[in-house]
Amino acid sequence: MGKLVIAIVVAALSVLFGERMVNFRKRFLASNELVNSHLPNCVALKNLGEYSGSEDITIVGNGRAFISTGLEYPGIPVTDGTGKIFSLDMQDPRMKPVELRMPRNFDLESFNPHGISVYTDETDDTVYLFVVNHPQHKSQIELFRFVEDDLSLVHVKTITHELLYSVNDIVALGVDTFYATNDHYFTHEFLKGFVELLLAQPWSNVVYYSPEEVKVVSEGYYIANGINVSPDKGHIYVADMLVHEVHVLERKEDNGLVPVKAVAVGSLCDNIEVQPDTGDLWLGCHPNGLKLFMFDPKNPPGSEVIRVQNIHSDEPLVTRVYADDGQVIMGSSVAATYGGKLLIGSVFHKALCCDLE
Ligand SMILES: [Ca+2]
Ligand SMILES: [Ca+2]
Repeated sequence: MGKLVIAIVVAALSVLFGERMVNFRKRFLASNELVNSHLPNCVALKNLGEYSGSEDITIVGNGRAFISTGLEYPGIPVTDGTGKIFSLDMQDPRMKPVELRMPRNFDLESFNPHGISVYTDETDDTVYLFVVNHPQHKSQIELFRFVEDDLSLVHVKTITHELLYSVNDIVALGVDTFYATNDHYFTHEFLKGFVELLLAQPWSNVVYYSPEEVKVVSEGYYIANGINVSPDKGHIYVADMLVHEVHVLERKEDNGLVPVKAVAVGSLCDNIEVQPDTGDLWLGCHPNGLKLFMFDPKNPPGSEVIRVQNIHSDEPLVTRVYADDGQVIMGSSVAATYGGKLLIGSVFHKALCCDLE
């Protein structure tokens, strides 16, 4: 049965069972009221546009942050300009991101960067940047090598596969191995951006990729979004936006994933960053998904940063570190910390740098 037929059948059933609409509302609203809770000394990152977006940010060990900007995603307000990758040296007090020079042989016109992940090859300290790219709204992974001397990227290869059809985020585990989330089941823009949201079915999954083997390793998510790995590489974390949970999965020798538990985080969490020294999870979240997908500048979507400590213990500590009603920053999608500072990125708005204390 084709995907379209399945959609029509389920849509018809949904009409018959109206409570689905109630569930739908519940899922898209984490809380009815958002109380602002700001951090000290927040400033917008320089050089990024007011509306360029900074959907994903990751920071490597020496304090170098990578930022993906310019995402165009169905159903979300469009960002300014084309896709770019910025880098920010968090040890430099000027806190000024620099646009990375892109290789000449790379198609910049259609570059539409989404989730990112960095892998450092310890044998020679080469830094690889993995970028989810959606040229013409398709999904593929671009593998770049980062050249620190002249702040440029060298394009190593493009990875495509039929199982990588609606990729949101990735976590790299080797020079060409990674786990990736597919946030939707459909690839057609209308079905993905409208019908599927309305149906809210657990059709989203996690895929393992290596040149030798590609397989679905975990499924049953409503919208699998951010993905990351524990510092000891033993566990994978996946944010399921629509059920306001972060899933903990154990990695097996064959790279399969076994569910351990799901932790309630009280918001529609997007990307996940893991603090290397503590193992804490930092989540950029959407307190109100409806406001995000039905954008109204007079009633903008807010932002929330949530931290999860001791996630493997019996009592993980979930804390809301930052909250804003959208007057300062709309649609936060990622939060990453280094040296007492917190970077907050957003789907289509600015990026902030705040002091944690
Ligand atoms: Ca990421
Ligand atoms: Ca994401």
